[in-house]
Amino acid sequence: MKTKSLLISLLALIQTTNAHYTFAHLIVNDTITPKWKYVRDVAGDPKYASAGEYAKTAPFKDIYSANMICGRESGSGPKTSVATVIAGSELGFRIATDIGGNADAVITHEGPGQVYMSKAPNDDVEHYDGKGDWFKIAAQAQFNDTTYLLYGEKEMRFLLPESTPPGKYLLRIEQFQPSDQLGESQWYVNCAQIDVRGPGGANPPTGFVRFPGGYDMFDTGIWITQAQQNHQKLMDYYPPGPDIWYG
Ligand SMILES: *[C@@H]1O[C@H](CO)[C@@H](O)[C@H](O)[C@H]1NC(C)=O
Ligand SMILES: *[C@@H]1O[C@H](CO)[C@@H](O)[C@H](O)[C@H]1NC(C)=O
Ligand SMILES: [Cu+2]
Repeated sequence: MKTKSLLISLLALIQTTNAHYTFAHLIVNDTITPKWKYVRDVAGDPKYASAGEYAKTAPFKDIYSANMICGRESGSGPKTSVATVIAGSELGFRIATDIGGNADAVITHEGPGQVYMSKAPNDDVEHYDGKGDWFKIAAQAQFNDTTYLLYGEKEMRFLLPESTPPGKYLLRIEQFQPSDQLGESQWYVNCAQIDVRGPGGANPPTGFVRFPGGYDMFDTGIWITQAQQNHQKLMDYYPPGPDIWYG
């Protein structure tokens, strides 16, 4: 959204109450865990300070900012619990529908969702700044030439590879709306803290990136064609980042 003044921004924000969101709920053992229990809480966008809790849902556009790591997060790790998860099980992230008071909120920003993991040094995930290596475990992009898979959904579910080495990790979701205007993609990023239990595997994770910096604003998965912006030829779309590691 392009805005000319703070007033217009605020009006736009209020008019689009179901348009923006945070992935505040981790899904484990088929249970939607409480908001911000295992997902690191974020700060509101200062531009929308008067919007209270809803300011947390505002996206960011600068893929070279530190927000790329875990959203507008700064130091909430120690206040966040660590979820014990079993390698090989299904996990998920779900948007908080009570922020802004809209229980019907769904993913309305048309684009892919991807999930990455990064192992915390010394297993100290509460204090891990996320500046290490990340590998991708899931991506959900287009459904067909005109629609993205996550559009209209409230959550993204995915498999935690069975051979993930045990230990504590940040689990990061990014869902974003690519744009045909350079630098205008909109990003929703959040991180959960997890403790992976399981046997681990012979094949260690591969295909690492770092955030920010791992993505390039000219990537054709971020800066899309005009046709794709108009919801055509989405089957040619390929999201940014390394290949998925399936374990
Ligand atoms: C999920 O289930 C496993 C196995 O029963 C358990 O150890 C773990 O604590 C559960 N995780 C959460 C977050 O409830
Ligand atoms: C893509 O799928 C959506 C949802 O099922 C449908 O409405 C749309 O017509 C489909 N588009 C094409 C090109 O098949
Ligand atoms: Cu928006």
